[in-house]
Amino acid sequence: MSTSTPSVFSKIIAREIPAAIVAEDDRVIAIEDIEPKAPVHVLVIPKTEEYANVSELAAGDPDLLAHVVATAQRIADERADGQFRLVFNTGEAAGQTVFHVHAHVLAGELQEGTLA
Ligand code: DGP
Repeated sequence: MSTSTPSVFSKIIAREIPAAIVAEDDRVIAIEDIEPKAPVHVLVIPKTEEYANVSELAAGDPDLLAHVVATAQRIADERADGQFRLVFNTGEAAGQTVFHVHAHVLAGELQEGTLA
């Protein structure tokens, strides 16, 4: 479960703080990462903040996880010939800083020493 409510991503979804929106539907929003680590670095974020990480999402709503992946593929189709890395940092020690599940869609050369 999410620990901080609302998360920074919920504030973006609610238009309380600005973001560069790449795609949106009733279940997800995709935005440009504020600290891009690659030429394409988009976050695909479920609108619900019920799930803190991808393991919780997979267990709780696998259809929504599949929709996150399909959205990532569509963005990569538009921007990177359909080829991309998909990263879900899971846990503080793994680099997760926002505990509202989100996928990093990365394409092109990554900044040295980073995964996302
Ligand atoms: P993670 O470390 O996996 O929890 O990734 C969180 C990402 O979210 C990180 O790459 C930076 C990004 N981020 C944090 N705050 C904001 C924000 O206010 N706007 C945008 N566009 N991205 C943000």
